[in-house]
Amino acid sequence: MVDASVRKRKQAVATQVPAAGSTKADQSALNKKTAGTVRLTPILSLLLVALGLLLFQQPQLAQRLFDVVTSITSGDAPLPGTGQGVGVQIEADIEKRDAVVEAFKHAWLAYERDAMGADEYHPIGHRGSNLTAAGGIGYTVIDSMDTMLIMGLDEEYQRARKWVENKLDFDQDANFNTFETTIRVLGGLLSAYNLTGDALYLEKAVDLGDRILPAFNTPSGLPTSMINLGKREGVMNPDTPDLVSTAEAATLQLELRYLSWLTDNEEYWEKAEKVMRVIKDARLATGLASIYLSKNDGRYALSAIRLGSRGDSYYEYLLKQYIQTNLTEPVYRTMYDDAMESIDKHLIRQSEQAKLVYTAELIPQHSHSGEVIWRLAPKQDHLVCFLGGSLMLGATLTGATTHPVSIPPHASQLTREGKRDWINGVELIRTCMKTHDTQTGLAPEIVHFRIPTDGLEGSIMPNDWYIKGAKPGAPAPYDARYILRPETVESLFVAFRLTGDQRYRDYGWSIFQAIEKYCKIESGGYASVLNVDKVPVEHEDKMETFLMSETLKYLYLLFEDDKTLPLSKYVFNTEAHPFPIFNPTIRTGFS
Ligand code: DMJ
Repeated sequence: MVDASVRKRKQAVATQVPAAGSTKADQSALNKKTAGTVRLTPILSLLLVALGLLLFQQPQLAQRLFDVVTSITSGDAPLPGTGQGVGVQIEADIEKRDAVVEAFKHAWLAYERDAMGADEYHPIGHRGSNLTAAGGIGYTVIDSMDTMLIMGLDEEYQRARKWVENKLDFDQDANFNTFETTIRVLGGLLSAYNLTGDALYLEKAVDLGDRILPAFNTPSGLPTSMINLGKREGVMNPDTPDLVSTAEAATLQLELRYLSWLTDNEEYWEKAEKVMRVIKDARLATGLASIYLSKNDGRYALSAIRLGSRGDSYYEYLLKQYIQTNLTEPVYRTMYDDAMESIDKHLIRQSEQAKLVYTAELIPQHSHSGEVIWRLAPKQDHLVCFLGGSLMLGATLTGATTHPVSIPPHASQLTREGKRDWINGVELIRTCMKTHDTQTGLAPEIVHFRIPTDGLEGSIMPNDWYIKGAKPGAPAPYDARYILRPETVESLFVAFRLTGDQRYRDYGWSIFQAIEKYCKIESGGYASVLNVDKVPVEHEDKMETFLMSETLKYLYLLFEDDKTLPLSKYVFNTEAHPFPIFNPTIRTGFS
């Protein structure tokens, strides 16, 4: 099992993060308390009685109101979502943690038996497949290795290492997705190197990194969507030959920067940084990011704005780049603060009845006069569920008046923005858990929230949310699937580490049990479920690699003690590969 002081090649920062720049104005605003005597006029009394009745009938609303009011008015009050814990030290829940290890073994051993070395696994057909006809590049093996190391599965790890040593070959004349190859394969190699110090992984990471670099040889410096690893040539997706997905372009930076730091090769750093500079220069008036950029001029293309697919990890990496560089690069904090302010203003909305907080999407449309207008769509991808934990983590780093904040943090330790993000984060996790209120207890790929103009009768759609495309009596829509995604358990892990609130472990355990009950294939492996709202379930014959790299790793860490991979020393890439936080020797060249 990896302990907190895993060996490091270069000494990473392992100390508390320094105080970030909060202002006196932040402090005094935070400490303001409501004062004065309330005079009860008859009208006010009536209002209070009515409010009392409402809260009596809806205790959940009362709790939420209490949480919000106390967190805003009292410097000492607990923040919402912090439960009873004060100064919590997180101990392992050994039984549940070990149950997650058994699940990992059930997945890995089946893959190893049926498909060792193949990029992808199909547990029902007992077979593997590769992403291209040229041959595999270790997608599943490399994505899973650090989870084995963290879980202490030494025998499994040694066999995987042998495969990397003897079989892995990136010299494949075929096109691979630049982003996926970076986050899964380069990310997996780098974290395996960090956890073991084994030079084999750094050598392979350098080989892969060098093959990826030509993707950045575009007029703007934004990377091509694909890369031919054998020819070392960037290739565009023929469906969108001029467009690059924003999340894909802006989710390579942790990996390339860490590789640069390990090798002292500045080229990786510069290519990654150039992308961020281009994106900063392209800023839209709203401060939000459209999901496509032009690879030629680096400007945003007219396209949707969302926290879901093609948008998600752009926002995730703004915060994580600031964390990775030990809070020493203010430009990433500025970009993150700007984005979070904009998300709160333009995208955070509440459902009609239960007031579930969600993130909406902005869809561009042309008016009759040809003008662009933005339609707000109440649609949220499961992918967005990373945001709850991310907002809470960001609140304790960019929205804090003291470092480190306590566990759980107190309202008095957060700025106005910090409290805003904390509350949004807690509420988003609550909403993501609500989307597990299905027949299986699993959440679908995409949900819609009810809005007054949706024209749906309450009797047809009685709940605040529904699966995108679902119609009573009709076949299940495509987005009713659960494909073993990690985002909600990722947020639960972060929220638990920041609060010690048992509710997050309880939520995680219920998700784990649902996966065990409905996704587990008896003969080995786990498969996606086609409709989360129907039992018995039908499976899709695919076990996504992120089950072993992310979902089971975050579940394991949720039940592990807090000495393993502490958030003060590690930052997780978007595929859950932990990298050390370090003090950079290269400074970012733009502000
Ligand atoms: C993972 O590959 C990464 O987390 C990525 O950023 C988006 N989604 C999948 C898992 O859902």
